[in-house]
Amino acid sequence: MSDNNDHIKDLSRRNFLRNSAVTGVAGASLAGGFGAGALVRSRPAEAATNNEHHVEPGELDEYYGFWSGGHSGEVRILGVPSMRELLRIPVFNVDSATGWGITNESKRVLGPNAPLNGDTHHPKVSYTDARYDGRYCFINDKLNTRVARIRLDIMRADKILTIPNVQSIHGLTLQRVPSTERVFAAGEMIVPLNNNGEYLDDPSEYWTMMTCIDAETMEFKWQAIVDGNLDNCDTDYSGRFVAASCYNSARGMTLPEMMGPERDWTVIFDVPAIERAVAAGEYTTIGDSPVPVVDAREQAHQGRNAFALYVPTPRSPHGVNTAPPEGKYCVVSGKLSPTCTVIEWSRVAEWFDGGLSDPRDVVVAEPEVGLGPLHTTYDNRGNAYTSLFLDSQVVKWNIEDSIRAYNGEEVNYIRDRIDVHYNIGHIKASLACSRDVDGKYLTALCKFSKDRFLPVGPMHAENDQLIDISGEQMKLIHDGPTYAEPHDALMIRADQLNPSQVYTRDDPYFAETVAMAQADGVTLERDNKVIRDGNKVRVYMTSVAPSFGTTEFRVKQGDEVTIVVTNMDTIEDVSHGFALVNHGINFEIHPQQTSSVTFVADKPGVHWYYCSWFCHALHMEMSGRMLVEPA
Ligand code: K7E
Ligand code: CUA
Repeated sequence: MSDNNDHIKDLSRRNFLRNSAVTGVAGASLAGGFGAGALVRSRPAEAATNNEHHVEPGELDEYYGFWSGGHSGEVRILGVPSMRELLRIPVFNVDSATGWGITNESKRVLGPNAPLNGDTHHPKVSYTDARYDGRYCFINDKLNTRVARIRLDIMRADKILTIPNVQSIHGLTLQRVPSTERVFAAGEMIVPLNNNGEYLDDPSEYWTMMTCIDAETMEFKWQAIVDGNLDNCDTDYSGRFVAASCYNSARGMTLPEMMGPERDWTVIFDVPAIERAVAAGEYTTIGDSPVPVVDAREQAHQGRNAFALYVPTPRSPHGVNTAPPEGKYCVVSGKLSPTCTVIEWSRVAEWFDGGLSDPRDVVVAEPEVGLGPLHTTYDNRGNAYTSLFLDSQVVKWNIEDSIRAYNGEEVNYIRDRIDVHYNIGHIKASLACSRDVDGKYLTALCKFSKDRFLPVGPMHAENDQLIDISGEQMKLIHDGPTYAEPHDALMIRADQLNPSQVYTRDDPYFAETVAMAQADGVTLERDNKVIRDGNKVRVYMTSVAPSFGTTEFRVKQGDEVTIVVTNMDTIEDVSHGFALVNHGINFEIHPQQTSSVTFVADKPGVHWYYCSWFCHALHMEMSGRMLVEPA
């Protein structure tokens, strides 16, 4: 990684690197620090600007992109192909701009004593018949073992669950057919099943589980214990199966132990079989958790395991991606093996229905694609695109040809390669997780940007590149710096989402606050009132640009104060913010929204509050005073 330091000091070297990247010399050599060079020399990456993809000022994008924000804890919305960042949706983080984690409404979603951070990896938008229906986006928190649901009308999370009995949720995927009724969350780290401190020292008793959540009620349906650590996962297009890559089949505690066996697994769950057992009461529970747990470990079953199929897969497989538009195949990307494993879903059904004798019989191809294959995505012409971390490339290969090659035919399934900059992780083509796959754009989420942007200190931006995949050859069309650290992304057509412009007054997001006002005899849309209830004080006010309905209120030191603001503006984009100086309080109040915050007024004196969202020529004057009498 000495390249990084050198190029900051030496601009001419940086220019050299940039030029060499354009002419194609740099791709493999820069990535060389991470592993061996490319198996096949790629043709040079084209860094040409491309007018046909340029979104002019004032023009709208063709796609909404949903981006994980990684350890920023958030989800982001980008316009594609411009790659303009349109919104950050705070989820597991505390957000200064919107007051997420500070308002009562967001705290109700986060739950009591919620951690202040998170690590999001896999955003997934809900489906109806394997097409995006624009209702919800689900996202995992690898850091604090949570799953959140984001409402895509208001772009705020409305449910956050902490998953019991497991540690670290990594893979996350959704049922596609008939619609998203279930969310699947893959537990990664193995821990004692009742992790209460009683059993610390016996790793042979550490396990993890797949968790199934009801997407509508956000209640747990079941958990299934597995062998090994679960990684990524995806569902089929029939609504029956979910497959997860599974590394550390040796269940080791250290890297050498984890690297033991040549093969790990792809674990495929038969969801109806598990749910029949749960319905019949054939499950256990663990500790205080009421969630039904079934045992899907191989060793727990005589003969065939009715719940899970363990498909031997070259060591440490990573991405799991079902191929659209019909969902015939599932590709598991090899990571430590230079191969992808192609599984045919109909054969998985055959296995569970009693046919096929060897679990490997569900595998129909295992093409060699290059070094460090992590994730695979698709176009609408039968081609797969796999990210190669070590080669810093995207490789395009044809699925049917890879099957022919697996069956012994002399056929070259590799169609194209392109250098990316650098060390790509996730990859996603437009609509590639749905029936509407259109083969137009592909995002390459690169983990290193090195010399691609102006240096800004030791922390570099990630580089989310955009590639045009509509032709025979891939074409690099955009470098997109992003903040730490997108793992996965997806694109849906602009017409597949219909976000609200203005809240409706009966929005469930602030329904509890409305109920509190009703109990106080307050009409939020009209009243500006202070209600005292012992040492609890509730201050209700409206906001209409450029003033708050209450410009002065009086409390006593030590009072627990709840401030409720209702934005009576009805015009889209006229948002207000309520900021209380020296109290760490600031929050959003968008048109027709009610927001509230509760705190202890512990500082006697005069404290100004002001509107933090520029809303009017007299925005600076939109303010008021909290007067705190000494105790
Ligand atoms: Cu980064 Cu999907 Cu968490 Cu692969 S995972 S790169
Ligand atoms: Cu209201 Cu600024």
